[in-house]
Amino acid sequence: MHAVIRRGRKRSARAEGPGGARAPRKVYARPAALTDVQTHYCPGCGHGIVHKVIAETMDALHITDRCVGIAPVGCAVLAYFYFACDVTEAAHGRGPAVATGIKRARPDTIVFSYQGDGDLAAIGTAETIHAANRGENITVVFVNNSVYGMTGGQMAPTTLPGQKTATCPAGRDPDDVGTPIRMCELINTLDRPYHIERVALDSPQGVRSLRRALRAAFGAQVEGRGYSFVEVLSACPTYQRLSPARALKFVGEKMAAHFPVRVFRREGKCVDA
Ligand SMILES: Cc1ncc(C[n+]2csc(CCOP(=O)(O)OP(=O)(O)O)c2C)c(N)n1
Ligand code: SF4
Ligand SMILES: [Mg+2]
Repeated sequence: MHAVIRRGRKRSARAEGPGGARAPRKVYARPAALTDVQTHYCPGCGHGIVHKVIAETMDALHITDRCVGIAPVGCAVLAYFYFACDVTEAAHGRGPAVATGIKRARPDTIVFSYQGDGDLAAIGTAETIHAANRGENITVVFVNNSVYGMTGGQMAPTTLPGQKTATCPAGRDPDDVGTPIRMCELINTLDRPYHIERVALDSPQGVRSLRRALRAAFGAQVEGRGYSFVEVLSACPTYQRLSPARALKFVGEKMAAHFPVRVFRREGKCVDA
């Protein structure tokens, strides 16, 4: 699958085919590491974009044949249909433990755990922290959309103060349930992680930042450097209760105000804010 654009008025000799017909210029190609299966995500959902950029990263690093993904319990539960690499499923929150087992048994594989905020920052907090603390040579992709998407938009550990969800219809009250957990900052207190970064998927620049972050994270694993963690602030228009366009704004303005977008750890060293 690819998109084409027609160039401007000026025709170059090279752009012309037989009989003077202009040849289309390819501007987008579907990554080879994505299957042709249509995803089930809602319009404007961030998961599909994250999948695409992961697939581009696999293509760029030529690792698809040895990649193993761990699909989450959450809206991305069917990720195994969408990636053209091996993908297995982990019980809710247990992705880093499963990734650890696969990587230790088969060090030649490139293993990534793909997890939502309910998955990674609630039920899976222990697995998350301990895999990072051990410095496992795995990559964790954390899609923070501020809610439990799959189960109907309940409050997550990352729901913003005042944000309305199915289980806090009047808005999250920090005095009652605490403030949203900043996972990058928490993991950055540990000695072993090699790369930690947060990006916001709110714009084309955000997509480019995600591409750079994933290149660094997967690249670190290819080189055997150790644990990498990429948090992606992401739109869930359905349960952020916004139009797709407003959900992007919510990600770039409201979420990024609470979850600073930056590199926390590069090549094993803490990066100043
Ligand atoms: C052990 C266990 N507890 C609870 C659930 C129910 N459950 C399924 S998905 C989910 C939350 C998913 O939210 P998140 O991880 O943020 O992913 P999203 O759908 O937002 O991408 C929960 C609580 C489950 N499947 N298994
Ligand atoms: S509910 Fe939210 S996270 Fe789930 S597919 Fe829809 S937009 Fe995406
Ligand atoms: Mg979520």
